[in-house]
Amino acid sequence: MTEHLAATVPSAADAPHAGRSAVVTGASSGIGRATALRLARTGWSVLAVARRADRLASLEAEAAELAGTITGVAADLTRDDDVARVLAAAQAAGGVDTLVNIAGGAHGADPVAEARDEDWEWMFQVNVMSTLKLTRALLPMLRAHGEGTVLILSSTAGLVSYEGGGGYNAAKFAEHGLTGALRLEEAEHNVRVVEVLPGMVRTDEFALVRFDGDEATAAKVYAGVEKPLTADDVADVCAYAVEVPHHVNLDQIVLRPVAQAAQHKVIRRGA
Ligand code: 8X3
Repeated sequence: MTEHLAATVPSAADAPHAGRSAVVTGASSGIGRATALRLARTGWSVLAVARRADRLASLEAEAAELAGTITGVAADLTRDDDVARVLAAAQAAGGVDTLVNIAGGAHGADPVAEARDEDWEWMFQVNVMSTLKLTRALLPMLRAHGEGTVLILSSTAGLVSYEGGGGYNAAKFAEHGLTGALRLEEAEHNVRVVEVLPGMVRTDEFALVRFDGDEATAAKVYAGVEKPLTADDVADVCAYAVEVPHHVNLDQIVLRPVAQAAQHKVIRRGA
């Protein structure tokens, strides 16, 4: 358990956002998991969505000490029937006012000249199509609430391309584009649309998934970087963005570790 998530006996002061409710995706690990817990700490009711049901069970158990609640919904958001089940769970819970799209990821770091179709297709499915499908499904509920929020976690990879980033860049640029259009379209429905764009975040799985379980290659991503961002750092920012008064729309929040002044400038010591 980290300093951000230290368990306390819930009290009214711990629950300033009791009554708020969110669907959080990517909740089995990393930023999604940390965000679900962070919101539950301040009293939110969270529907935590991920493919791995066993991970969701442990997340629910961890939330037992917190002011809010976490209920797991096992779903693969690339599948329409699973998306419909998430919507049904949100309806059964009495509706949600916020959707936090965290699910996503990278596969491979090949140059475009050697790109593998299956990597690119996977990245478009998990970063773009999943975000589209769930957001589209929940928008009527978010509009009906009157003060809805959609948060989309994209990446600095959606702003600046880098060598070997082609497929991930293309998917995150697409997610960034979707987010901009959505903000313009939903303003008249009083649904705010927030984009959070992190740079280097050290999580248990991001680099491992990218490099197909190759631990040595994954470790090189962070080699010599004193303090990459953590999942809890990003979760705190996401929570802030959805907890500020609803008329405040933080359009785009770019966050990086100090050591990553730009995509191409990373301070590595002793590496
Ligand atoms: C992750 C940021 O720099 O690995 O979304 O592309 S980066």
